[in-house]
Amino acid sequence: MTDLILHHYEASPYSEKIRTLMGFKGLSWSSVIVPPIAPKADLLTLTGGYRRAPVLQIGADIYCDSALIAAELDQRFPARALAPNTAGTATPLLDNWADRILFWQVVRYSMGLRADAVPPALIHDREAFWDHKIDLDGLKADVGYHRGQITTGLGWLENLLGGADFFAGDTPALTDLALYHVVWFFAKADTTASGSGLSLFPALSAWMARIAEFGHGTRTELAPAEAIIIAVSTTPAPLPATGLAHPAIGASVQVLVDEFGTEVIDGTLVHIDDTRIILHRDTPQVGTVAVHFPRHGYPLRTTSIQGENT
Ligand SMILES: N[C@@H](CCC(=O)N[C@@H](CS)C(=O)NCC(=O)O)C(=O)O
Repeated sequence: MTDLILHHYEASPYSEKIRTLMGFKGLSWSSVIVPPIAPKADLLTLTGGYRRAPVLQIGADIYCDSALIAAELDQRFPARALAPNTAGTATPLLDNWADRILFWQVVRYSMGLRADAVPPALIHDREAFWDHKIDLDGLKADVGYHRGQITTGLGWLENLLGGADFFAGDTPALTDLALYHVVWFFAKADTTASGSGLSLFPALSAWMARIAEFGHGTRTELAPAEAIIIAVSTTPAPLPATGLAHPAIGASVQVLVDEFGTEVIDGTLVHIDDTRIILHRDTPQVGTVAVHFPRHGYPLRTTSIQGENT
């Protein structure tokens, strides 16, 4: 039995994506609650600087980013697999739209709606993390605009889904979860006396209900300190058998996050392939951990080795 530890927080939409995947696969997992704002000392001890939710820990292996976590869970638990990205599959384009466009429309909308109630500590934290000022008055004034952007997108999804159960057919794909958590975020924010704006979209509403039925699997709470003890007392799993012969293997490198934010994660590059980067990090607090990142969206800074980043 693999011990799955999910570092997450309740309101985090990306965490909801993985909690729902746990439910789809019928998995048992330990839940470590991460604070939604910095400092996040326990999480950073494990990741070396990556601060987002969710993060999956399996022993001394730390998986950053929900797309990579989903791929890892699918590989380890293939009995109920997500629909694969076979030839002719366009759904990864939708994942990208959900992450890079729709998610941010909902963030802006939700912040604008709650402009008078957003805790100042959250604003200060996100301003520092996103490295720009948040114009709450502007977001408040643009609430109608952002809601219209979102409902236009939901209309596209409604048409695309048509009468199908899921976006790739009979079986859910990663896309279904990537869209689900953003629509979940919207539906939670967009509540009026007459219900959520989601009710304008019957196919999408039925699809949301179908996915919500997966539940979250079997969750047991775990203290952050316990998760660190587990990392200390285990060693990273063997590396994948096939990797690229990259000139920076064995050297000190940095992984960045190109989406937004200011994280820089230092470590020794031990594996790289078309989909994943693995760093080993040694620290007095946790010993050796392997920190895994997707290739897509995570620049690898190796300038001192080969003169350019990859
Ligand atoms: N690309 C990442 C995005 C994760 C992300 O941005 N998570 C949000 C919460 S839903 C976050 O961590 N925000 C900053 C914070 O909570 O400190 C993924 O797919 O996991």
